[in-house]
Amino acid sequence: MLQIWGRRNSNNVMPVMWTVGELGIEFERHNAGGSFGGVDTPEYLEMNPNGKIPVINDDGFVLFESQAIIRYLSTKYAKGTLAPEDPQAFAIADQWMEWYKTTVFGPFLGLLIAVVRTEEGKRDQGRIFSLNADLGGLLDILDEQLAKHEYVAGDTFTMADIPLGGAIYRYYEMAVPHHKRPHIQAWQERLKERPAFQTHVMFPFGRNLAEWNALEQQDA
Ligand SMILES: N[C@@H](CCC(=O)N[C@@H](CS)C(=O)NCC(=O)O)C(=O)O
Repeated sequence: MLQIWGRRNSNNVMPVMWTVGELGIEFERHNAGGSFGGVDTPEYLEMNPNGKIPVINDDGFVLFESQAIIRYLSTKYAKGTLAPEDPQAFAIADQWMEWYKTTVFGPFLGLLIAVVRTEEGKRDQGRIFSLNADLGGLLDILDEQLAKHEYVAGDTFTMADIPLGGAIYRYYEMAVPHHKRPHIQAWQERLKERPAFQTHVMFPFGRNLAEWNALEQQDA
């Protein structure tokens, strides 16, 4: 059975879990990282020398890097749906996944750390404003794409929707003045109808550091 290591509140574990939920395959998830630790043992470092989450073991095949895991699982278990069969359609889905990881993830994670994972008295409002403005510009690009298509890589739901969809859900749950975009909002509403999104993305992750830490451990 597929084994997954990582605390579920991690921004990199969440899209892997959502993928697994979409696939409907059996899995076991082992809490690791953050307050659970366990990522610096020789056994763990053998699986991922970076000591990071997530890692999977699929019947003896070990893989780290969340995006690689999502592409692998989609190609193995959902070719023609999550992983488009046509090479160019696959490349477009991959392109948006890369755009997310190389361009959106930085300001998104920066904002989450600055808002949710920083004690209220210590928050840097200038930094929050600037990261939020950076995200606003990126949301314009995504909104333009979603004006043309119902989903990120075209007219059907693919792996391209997963990392972006989860991060943008979290963005709209954070206590910041949100940049709303009509096509992004409509896409998010479509995602919220998916049972795997409801289970693996739509859970509370906390509005401040104390809540973040408490909710992380509640999942133990
Ligand atoms: N590029 C890697 C990044 C992995 C990563 O940085 N994971 C973070 C959690 S989101 C981590 O392991 N942090 C240390 C910890 O949680 O103990 C991926 O996408 O899988």
